Amino acid sequence: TAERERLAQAIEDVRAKLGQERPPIVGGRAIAPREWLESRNPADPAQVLGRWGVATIADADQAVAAAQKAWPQWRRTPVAERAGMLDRAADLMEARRSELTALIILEAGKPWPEADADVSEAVDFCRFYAAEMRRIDAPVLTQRVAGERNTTTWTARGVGVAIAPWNFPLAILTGLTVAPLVGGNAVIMKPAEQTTLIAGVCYDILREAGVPAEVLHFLPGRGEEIGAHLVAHPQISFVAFTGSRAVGTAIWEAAGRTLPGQTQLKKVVCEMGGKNALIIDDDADLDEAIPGALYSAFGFSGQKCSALSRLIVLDGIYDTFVERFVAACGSLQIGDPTDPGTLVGPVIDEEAQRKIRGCIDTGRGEARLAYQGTAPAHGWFIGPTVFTEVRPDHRIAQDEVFGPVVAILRARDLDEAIAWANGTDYALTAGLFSRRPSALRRAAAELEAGNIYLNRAITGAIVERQPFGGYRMSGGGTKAGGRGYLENFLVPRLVSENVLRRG
Ligand code: TXE
Repeated sequence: TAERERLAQAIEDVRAKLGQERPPIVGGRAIAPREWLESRNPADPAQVLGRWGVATIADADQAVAAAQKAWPQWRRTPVAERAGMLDRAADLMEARRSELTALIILEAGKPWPEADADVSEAVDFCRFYAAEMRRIDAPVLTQRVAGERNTTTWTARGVGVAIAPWNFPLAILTGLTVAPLVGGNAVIMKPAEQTTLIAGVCYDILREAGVPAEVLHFLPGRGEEIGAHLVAHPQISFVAFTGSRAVGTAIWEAAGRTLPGQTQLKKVVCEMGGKNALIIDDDADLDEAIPGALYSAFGFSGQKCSALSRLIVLDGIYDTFVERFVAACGSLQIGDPTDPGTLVGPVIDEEAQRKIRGCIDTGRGEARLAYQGTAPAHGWFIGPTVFTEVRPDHRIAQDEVFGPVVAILRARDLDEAIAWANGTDYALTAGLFSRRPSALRRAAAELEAGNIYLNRAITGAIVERQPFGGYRMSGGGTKAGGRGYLENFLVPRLVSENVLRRG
């Protein structure tokens, strides 16, 4: 109850500050933009939360030039200092947890528990990458041969851009920014258009934690304008991207071209969508599987790259499962995300609502609409939707919907279920509910996914404990929040010294 009251107060405080402005910031100085866009509350689009200034290509060029000048000095700053800044940022985020959570609820429409988890993940990213940087800073003895000493040290790549999605408006932006930053790189933050206000607070916190103005620039703007411009910029040496497959693949290609004036190959880290499957074995414990599946499919209205969107149910239990799952859908709390009991809030914006409705229409033409929840008419809501008798080649079983829509397929046996689960271009998350150890072993060995969940809800990252990332068209196979992630933004240098010389 105390926490509820704190949150209610924080929401009031954020509402009291409505109408604030977030301009682009280059080198610590706010830029007067030529154009302002509004940030709106998805649960109540009439409510304008604030305005943000659209950065231009000239602003982006200025940021790259400033960052290029500053990063060699930043690289020389001792790791202890850089990592200390991340720890301070984590402390500041903790101290402002209620405010950050309230802003995520209002700007992204994310229900409370998940908005709070977004803050926790951001805090964890800061602490983990700080610790990782300290760990890899000690030169590693690669090999010792008589008379020879070989050590590896890591150094920064240069200036890069962090391009983030709106669905983890604090956590992912923080992770994409602080990982390269702590390694001694300069970073240009390009937040998602829909969640610029929360991104602005993230920038403020990093600056307050001590990150110098010249190595961190805040450029809210249109992805296809400054996002694309920064990716193609010859003086950008890495791109840290999380978002859709269409944009990720375009970035991959654009960053692969070398331009006049370019002095190094760009490193690209791309994390993209999923079409995640959960298999229900015919001996599964449905008391566990149903709540797990409901949460995985409909939490935050399915707007998570990790969200469950295909339920592959074995024939022997299919009818029972569908009956119980559909009945359970009736108990989902849909509506205002400021209400702590809400699981299904709004979707992010009108365009998303239109796109998801289009997917539902396609599904209606292919399969059986078994459930459609009623959603508030005001605001960008979509009622939870369930299709049954879906075939693996249906569009509804192949395309990422990114909404509260789940497709249920009937599989003959585990072989077929695993083949269907793997029958997509994506490879992000997957799972199995079963009582059979042999089935669990097979799932662990054969499911094509970066993160696999056995007898538990499909969910996203837990920094350090369950590092997260997919492969195939879901991403490059790197694990955010895991060992080795920082190496994406660093260059290893091997020093080999003859230690027998005298004089
Ligand atoms: O993505 P978009 P969204 C995925 C999730 C879903 C998507 C949702 O599965 O597919 O992210 O995020 C900028 N050049 N994941 O809708 O539209 C744009 O301005 C350069 C995967 O935000 O791709 C925004 O800042 N940049 C995941 C960013 O790209 C461009 C975890 C993302 O926008 C651009 C979370 C361009 N041409 C979400 N066009 C995982 N796998 O970990 C747009 N942008």
